[in-house]
Formats: sequence, C-alpha cells, structure tokens
Amino acid sequence: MSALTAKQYKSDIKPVWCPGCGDYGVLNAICKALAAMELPLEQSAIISGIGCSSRLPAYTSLYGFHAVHGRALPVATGLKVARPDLQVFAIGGDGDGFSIGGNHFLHACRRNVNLVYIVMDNEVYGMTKGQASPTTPADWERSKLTPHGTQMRPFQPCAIALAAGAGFIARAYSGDPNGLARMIVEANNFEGFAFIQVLSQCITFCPEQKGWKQQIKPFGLDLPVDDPVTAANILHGDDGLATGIVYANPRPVWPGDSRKAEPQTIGELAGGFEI
Ligand SMILES: Cc1ncc(C[n+]2csc(CCOP(=O)(O)OP(=O)(O)O)c2C)c(N)n1
Ligand code: SF4
Ligand SMILES: [Mg+2]
Repeated sequence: MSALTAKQYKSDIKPVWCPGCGDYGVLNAICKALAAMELPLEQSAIISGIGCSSRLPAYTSLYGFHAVHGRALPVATGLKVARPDLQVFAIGGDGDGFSIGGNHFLHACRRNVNLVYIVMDNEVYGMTKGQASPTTPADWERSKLTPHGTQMRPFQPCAIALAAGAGFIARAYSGDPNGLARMIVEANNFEGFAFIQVLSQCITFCPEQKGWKQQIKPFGLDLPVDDPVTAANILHGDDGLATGIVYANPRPVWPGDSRKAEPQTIGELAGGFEI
C-alpha cells in the first residue's frame, strides 16, 4: 500500500470543537506525524477518555476507543500489553489526565509501557463549561465555582511526570502543528512511556489564552537532557510556557522481554485460560 497523506489519517466526521479551539492544531499535528511515519492504519490505535479533547480519535481514521473519563491510560496500557505490535497513542485533556485520571498518570509514568501520551492542556474543563482543573492558575476567577480563584498551586505536569519516572517528557503548543508533529515522531520512536503536554487553548472559557501565541517560546537550551536532576532544575525553573523535548532517558519497558514477543489474548494474560 502506498503511503497515506495526513488528510487520509482524518475521518469524514467534522469536529464539533468551537472555532479557534486549540485541539484542531493537535489533530493536524497527529495526522502529519502519522503520515511522516507512514504508519499503517491497522497497525496503530488511538485511545481517549472524555472531554472536548477526548473526541479526537473519532476525527482520525485510526482504530480507536473513546473510553471512560480518566481511563485513557489504563485502556491504552491494556491494549499495548496485549498487542505489543501496535503503535498506541493515548490522548485526552488536563481534567481527564490529571484530575480523575491523575493516579493512572503517575503509575503509567513509573510502569513505562511503550506508548505515547498526549495531553491537550487548556487549564480548564472545557466540555462541562469551564470549571477549574488541576492546571488552572490559582488566581483564575472566571468560573462561578471558583469566584476567588482556586487559591491552589497548579499541577506541574512535566515535573510530576519526571518525578514519577517518565523517560520522555516534552511540552508543545497547538499553534505550532509542525513542531508538535516532529515531537510526536520523536515520542513514538522513543522506547518507553513518552509524555507530551500540549498547551491547547480553550478559546471559549479561557479567551485570555489567545495571548499564548505571543508568550510561547522554545526553552532555548541544549535539549533534551538525560540527567533527571538537570531536567528537574529546568522544569522547576520555567514559567510553563516554554516548549521543547526536555528529557529523554530510556529504561527497560514494561512488561519485560518474556512477555513482549507475541500478541496475547486477555485469557492468556489472565493466567492461561480463555474468557
Ligand atoms: C465519571 C465522570 N465524571 C465526570 C464527568 C463529567 N466530565 C466530562 S468531561 C469532564 C472534564 C473534561 O476536562 P478535560 O479533560 O480538561 O477536557 P476538555 O473538555 O477541557 O478538553 C468532566 C468532569 C464524566 N463524564 N464522567
Ligand atoms: S469549549 Fe473550549 S476546549 Fe471545548 S471545543 Fe470549545 S474551545 Fe475547545
Ligand atoms: Mg481541559
């Protein structure tokens, strides 16, 4: 089969995202990356949770699964372990990945299954009409539920991924789909759990994020580093708006070689009986 174009990795379903939503850029970037990697449709899968961003798999022509809120990573992990021959992409939002799915995020980082996790971080629950999420700035007063701001320190996704053991950590901007596409290719080539935080504006509930276009800049350092202490210093010192692949340091993936060789049925994984 000849290589597919980026457009052929999109489905015929028209996205229902608001005009100007950052998630369009992420969809474009994913499709550009898939085309650049010439991934066959039947060899790839994309798994999401629930949220505006989690609608994305339906807009691609890949096999996919629109899972339960916060559960993209457990489903993607199960799929990759059962079918190690597939390229698995887990995607979702900041609410999906860091609130209800926060515990799965920590354990996916430390388990180190060989998959790519892309979080479209708009610092808000877009789908449920603009409540604060773990990455919402402490003084954000737009939501009626937090009229005096959250008064809580925002979650630092990349620093937390590093502390939890992720081997590949990057931050991107949805307004730069070509840069994000290159990053997705690097993440997919990486052996192990690869995490990309994509700043993807919610134009409807956080119109101030239009300003990201002027504020986003590259880290401007010689990256990626493979030393966790250096990576921690970079991530704790940045303002959250710098982009680049910060850290790449492979370690043994899970499960080990003994279970990597052949695709397994759920029954085999459960102990050798068919269910
Ligand atoms: C178990 C469960 N709890 C709550 C919800 C309601 N809910 C749907 S999407 C969402 C938050 C989505 O936020 P995020 O993941 O950041 O995605 P966005 O819409 O911002 O892209 C919530 C709380 C749900 N669908 N299921
Ligand atoms: S509500 Fe926000 S996140 Fe959802 S589609 Fe609209 S702009 Fe995008
Ligand atoms: Mg969100």
